[in-house]
Amino acid sequence: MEKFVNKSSCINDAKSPRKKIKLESDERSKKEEDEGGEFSHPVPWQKIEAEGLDCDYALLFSKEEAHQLFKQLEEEVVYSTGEEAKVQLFGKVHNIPRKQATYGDAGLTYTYSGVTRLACPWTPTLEYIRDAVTKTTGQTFNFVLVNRYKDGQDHMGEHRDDEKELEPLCPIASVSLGAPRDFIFRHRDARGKQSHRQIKPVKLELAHGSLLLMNSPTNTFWYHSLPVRKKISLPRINLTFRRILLGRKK
Ligand SMILES: O=C(O)CCC(=O)C(=O)O
Repeated sequence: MEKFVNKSSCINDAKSPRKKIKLESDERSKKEEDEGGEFSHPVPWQKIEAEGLDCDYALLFSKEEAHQLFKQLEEEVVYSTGEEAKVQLFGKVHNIPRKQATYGDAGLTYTYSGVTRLACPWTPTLEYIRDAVTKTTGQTFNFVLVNRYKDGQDHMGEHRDDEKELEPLCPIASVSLGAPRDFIFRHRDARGKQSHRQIKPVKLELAHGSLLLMNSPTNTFWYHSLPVRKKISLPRINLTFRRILLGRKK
Protein backbone atom coordinates (compact mmCIF):
# COMPACT_ATOMS: atom_id res chain seq x y z
CA MET A 1 0.00 0.00 0.00
CA GLU A 2 1.27 3.46 -0.89
CA LYS A 3 2.17 5.53 2.14
CA PHE A 4 1.77 9.28 2.62
CA VAL A 5 4.44 10.95 4.68
CA ASN A 6 2.82 13.70 6.63
CA LYS A 7 5.37 16.34 7.58
CA SER A 8 2.96 18.77 9.12
CA SER A 9 4.38 22.19 9.88
CA CYS A 10 4.16 21.96 13.69
CA ILE A 11 3.90 25.74 13.87
CA ASN A 12 1.96 27.18 16.74
CA ASP A 13 1.12 30.73 15.72
CA ALA A 14 -0.77 31.71 18.89
CA LYS A 15 -0.54 35.49 19.06
CA SER A 16 0.31 36.08 22.69
CA PRO A 17 2.41 34.03 25.06
CA ARG A 18 0.29 31.64 27.09
CA LYS A 19 -0.30 32.56 30.69
CA LYS A 20 -0.13 29.32 32.62
CA ILE A 21 -2.24 29.18 35.75
CA LYS A 22 -0.58 27.35 38.57
CA LEU A 23 -1.97 23.84 38.83
CA GLU A 24 -2.49 21.70 41.90
CA SER A 25 -0.01 19.27 40.47
CA ASP A 26 2.71 21.94 40.31
CA GLU A 27 2.66 21.65 44.09
CA ARG A 28 2.47 17.89 43.80
CA SER A 29 5.51 17.70 41.47
CA LYS A 30 7.52 19.98 43.70
CA LYS A 31 6.72 17.86 46.75
CA GLU A 32 7.64 14.68 44.89
CA GLU A 33 10.94 16.19 43.77
CA ASP A 34 11.68 17.23 47.36
CA GLU A 35 10.90 13.74 48.58
CA GLY A 36 12.98 12.23 45.78
CA GLY A 37 9.97 10.12 44.83
CA GLU A 38 9.77 8.49 41.45
CA PHE A 39 6.32 7.53 40.18
CA SER A 40 4.82 8.68 43.39
CA HIS A 41 1.42 9.98 42.43
CA PRO A 42 -0.88 7.16 43.51
CA VAL A 43 -4.45 7.21 42.22
CA PRO A 44 -7.28 4.77 42.96
CA TRP A 45 -7.24 2.39 40.00
CA GLN A 46 -10.18 0.44 38.71
CA LYS A 47 -9.26 -2.85 36.99
CA ILE A 48 -11.11 -3.72 33.79
CA GLU A 49 -10.61 -7.30 32.68
CA ALA A 50 -12.04 -9.77 30.21
CA GLU A 51 -10.55 -12.61 28.16
CA GLY A 52 -7.34 -11.11 26.69
CA LEU A 53 -8.31 -7.63 27.90
CA ASP A 54 -6.38 -5.94 30.67
CA CYS A 55 -7.00 -2.24 31.40
CA ASP A 56 -6.64 0.11 34.35
CA TYR A 57 -8.77 3.22 34.72
CA ALA A 58 -8.41 6.17 37.09
CA LEU A 59 -9.23 9.84 37.50
CA LEU A 60 -5.81 11.40 37.08
CA PHE A 61 -6.71 15.09 37.23
CA SER A 62 -9.23 17.01 39.34
CA LYS A 63 -12.06 18.72 37.47
CA GLU A 64 -10.45 22.12 37.89
CA GLU A 65 -7.07 20.92 36.70
CA ALA A 66 -8.63 19.08 33.76
CA HIS A 67 -10.44 22.32 32.71
CA GLN A 68 -7.18 24.20 32.80
CA LEU A 69 -5.31 21.55 30.80
CA PHE A 70 -8.08 21.47 28.20
CA LYS A 71 -7.84 25.25 27.82
CA GLN A 72 -4.07 25.16 27.45
CA LEU A 73 -4.23 22.40 24.84
CA GLU A 74 -6.76 24.45 22.87
CA GLU A 75 -4.13 27.19 22.66
CA GLU A 76 -1.11 25.02 21.99
CA VAL A 77 -2.01 22.07 19.79
CA VAL A 78 -1.80 22.58 16.04
CA TYR A 79 -3.97 20.07 14.18
CA SER A 80 -3.35 18.72 10.70
CA THR A 81 -5.34 20.31 7.89
CA GLY A 82 -5.94 19.66 4.18
CA GLU A 83 -4.19 16.61 2.73
CA GLU A 84 -2.47 16.04 6.05
CA ALA A 85 -5.80 15.47 7.75
CA LYS A 86 -6.64 12.45 5.59
CA VAL A 87 -6.02 8.74 5.99
CA GLN A 88 -5.80 5.91 3.51
CA LEU A 89 -7.90 2.78 4.00
CA PHE A 90 -8.03 -0.08 1.51
CA GLY A 91 -6.40 2.20 -1.09
CA LYS A 92 -8.96 5.00 -0.70
CA VAL A 93 -8.29 8.43 0.80
CA HIS A 94 -10.75 9.55 3.50
CA ASN A 95 -11.31 12.67 5.58
CA ILE A 96 -11.22 11.80 9.24
CA PRO A 97 -14.26 12.65 11.39
CA ARG A 98 -12.19 14.56 14.00
CA LYS A 99 -8.94 16.56 14.12
CA GLN A 100 -5.56 14.98 14.74
CA ALA A 101 -2.02 15.99 15.65
CA THR A 102 1.14 14.10 16.56
CA TYR A 103 3.81 15.19 19.03
CA GLY A 104 6.87 13.46 20.47
CA ASP A 105 10.62 13.10 20.65
CA ALA A 106 12.63 14.56 17.77
CA GLY A 107 12.62 12.55 14.56
CA LEU A 108 10.01 9.97 15.58
CA THR A 109 7.42 8.90 13.06
CA TYR A 110 4.33 6.76 13.45
CA THR A 111 2.46 5.05 10.62
CA TYR A 112 -1.23 4.21 10.90
CA SER A 113 -4.09 3.99 8.45
CA GLY A 114 -1.67 4.33 5.54
CA VAL A 115 -0.21 7.64 6.71
CA THR A 116 3.22 8.27 8.23
CA ARG A 117 3.24 11.18 10.67
CA LEU A 118 6.25 13.02 11.96
CA ALA A 119 6.18 14.07 15.62
CA CYS A 120 6.07 17.81 16.32
CA PRO A 121 8.17 18.87 19.35
CA TRP A 122 6.40 18.42 22.72
CA THR A 123 4.42 21.46 23.88
CA PRO A 124 4.69 22.42 27.59
CA THR A 125 1.20 21.10 28.40
CA LEU A 126 1.68 17.81 26.56
CA GLU A 127 4.98 17.38 28.38
CA TYR A 128 3.28 18.15 31.68
CA ILE A 129 0.51 15.59 31.10
CA ARG A 130 3.02 12.99 29.84
CA ASP A 131 5.07 13.43 33.02
CA ALA A 132 1.94 13.15 35.21
CA VAL A 133 1.12 9.84 33.49
CA THR A 134 4.69 8.64 34.02
CA LYS A 135 4.59 9.59 37.70
CA THR A 136 1.40 7.60 38.14
CA THR A 137 2.32 4.54 36.10
CA GLY A 138 6.12 4.31 36.06
CA GLN A 139 5.93 4.00 32.25
CA THR A 140 7.73 6.37 29.90
CA PHE A 141 6.38 7.56 26.55
CA ASN A 142 8.04 9.18 23.53
CA PHE A 143 5.01 9.97 21.38
CA VAL A 144 1.42 11.17 21.67
CA LEU A 145 -1.45 11.10 19.20
CA VAL A 146 -3.91 13.93 19.86
CA ASN A 147 -7.53 13.55 18.72
CA ARG A 148 -10.00 16.42 19.01
CA TYR A 149 -13.72 15.70 18.71
CA LYS A 150 -15.66 18.95 18.19
CA ASP A 151 -18.91 17.29 19.38
CA GLY A 152 -20.65 13.92 19.46
CA GLN A 153 -20.73 13.67 15.65
CA ASP A 154 -16.96 13.36 15.57
CA HIS A 155 -15.90 9.82 16.28
CA MET A 156 -13.33 7.07 15.76
CA GLY A 157 -14.06 3.77 14.06
CA GLU A 158 -13.18 0.33 15.37
CA HIS A 159 -9.46 -0.43 15.22
CA ARG A 160 -6.55 -1.87 17.19
CA ASP A 161 -3.39 0.00 18.14
CA ASP A 162 -1.15 -2.86 17.05
CA GLU A 163 1.31 -1.11 14.73
CA LYS A 164 4.69 -2.75 14.48
CA GLU A 165 6.59 0.34 15.58
CA LEU A 166 4.94 0.34 19.03
CA GLU A 167 6.82 -1.31 21.88
CA PRO A 168 4.61 -4.36 22.37
CA LEU A 169 4.74 -4.58 26.17
CA CYS A 170 4.31 -0.87 26.88
CA PRO A 171 0.72 0.10 27.71
CA ILE A 172 -1.01 2.78 25.68
CA ALA A 173 -2.05 5.56 28.07
CA SER A 174 -5.21 7.38 27.03
CA VAL A 175 -5.96 10.70 28.74
CA SER A 176 -9.40 12.26 28.16
CA LEU A 177 -10.31 15.91 28.64
CA GLY A 178 -13.64 17.56 27.90
CA ALA A 179 -17.00 15.94 27.17
CA PRO A 180 -17.30 12.41 28.61
CA ARG A 181 -17.63 9.87 25.78
CA ASP A 182 -18.47 6.19 25.47
CA PHE A 183 -15.58 3.93 24.52
CA ILE A 184 -16.26 0.42 23.33
CA PHE A 185 -14.01 -2.63 23.15
CA ARG A 186 -15.00 -5.53 20.93
CA HIS A 187 -13.22 -8.90 20.84
CA ARG A 188 -11.73 -9.80 17.44
CA ASP A 189 -13.69 -13.08 17.39
CA ALA A 190 -17.00 -11.29 18.00
CA ARG A 191 -16.94 -8.80 15.11
CA GLY A 192 -19.08 -8.63 12.01
CA LYS A 193 -20.39 -11.52 9.95
CA GLN A 194 -17.42 -13.75 10.65
CA SER A 195 -18.00 -13.56 14.38
CA HIS A 196 -17.85 -17.08 15.70
CA ARG A 197 -17.95 -16.45 19.44
CA GLN A 198 -20.38 -14.76 21.79
CA ILE A 199 -18.12 -12.42 23.71
CA LYS A 200 -19.80 -9.33 25.08
CA PRO A 201 -18.35 -5.93 24.23
CA VAL A 202 -16.82 -3.99 27.09
CA LYS A 203 -18.21 -0.44 27.41
CA LEU A 204 -16.71 2.42 29.40
CA GLU A 205 -17.41 6.08 29.78
CA LEU A 206 -14.17 8.05 29.63
CA ALA A 207 -14.52 10.96 32.04
CA HIS A 208 -12.98 14.44 31.99
CA GLY A 209 -9.49 14.11 33.51
CA SER A 210 -9.40 10.31 33.26
CA LEU A 211 -6.58 7.95 32.36
CA LEU A 212 -7.19 4.58 30.71
CA LEU A 213 -4.21 2.24 30.48
CA MET A 214 -4.52 -0.39 27.78
CA ASN A 215 -2.08 -3.08 28.83
CA SER A 216 -0.72 -5.90 26.72
CA PRO A 217 -2.28 -8.06 25.24
CA THR A 218 -5.47 -5.93 24.98
CA ASN A 219 -4.60 -4.54 21.55
CA THR A 220 -3.97 -8.00 20.13
CA PHE A 221 -7.40 -9.40 20.95
CA TRP A 222 -9.69 -6.38 21.25
CA TYR A 223 -10.69 -3.62 18.84
CA HIS A 224 -11.82 -0.27 20.26
CA SER A 225 -13.94 2.61 19.02
CA LEU A 226 -15.41 5.94 20.05
CA PRO A 227 -18.92 5.90 18.53
CA VAL A 228 -21.08 8.85 17.44
CA ARG A 229 -23.20 10.30 20.25
CA LYS A 230 -25.55 12.82 18.65
CA LYS A 231 -26.67 14.41 21.90
CA ILE A 232 -23.18 15.53 22.86
CA SER A 233 -22.54 19.14 21.87
CA LEU A 234 -19.27 19.79 23.69
CA PRO A 235 -15.73 19.11 22.52
CA ARG A 236 -13.32 16.50 23.81
CA ILE A 237 -9.57 16.03 23.47
CA ASN A 238 -8.00 12.60 23.78
CA LEU A 239 -4.27 11.99 24.12
CA THR A 240 -2.86 8.51 23.56
CA PHE A 241 0.69 8.33 24.86
CA ARG A 242 2.73 5.60 23.22
CA ARG A 243 6.26 4.22 23.22
CA ILE A 244 7.67 3.90 19.73
CA LEU A 245 10.56 1.49 19.29
CA LEU A 246 13.80 3.34 18.78
CA GLY A 247 15.82 2.54 15.73
CA ARG A 248 12.74 3.67 13.82
CA LYS A 249 13.81 7.31 13.93
CA LYS A 250 14.02 8.97 10.51
O1 LIG B 1 -10.57 9.27 21.62
C1 LIG B 1 -10.44 8.16 22.11
O2 LIG B 1 -10.67 7.90 23.27
C2 LIG B 1 -9.98 7.05 21.19
C3 LIG B 1 -8.57 7.22 20.74
C4 LIG B 1 -8.07 6.01 20.03
O3 LIG B 1 -8.75 5.04 19.87
C5 LIG B 1 -6.71 5.99 19.53
O4 LIG B 1 -6.00 7.02 19.61
O5 LIG B 1 -6.30 4.93 19.03
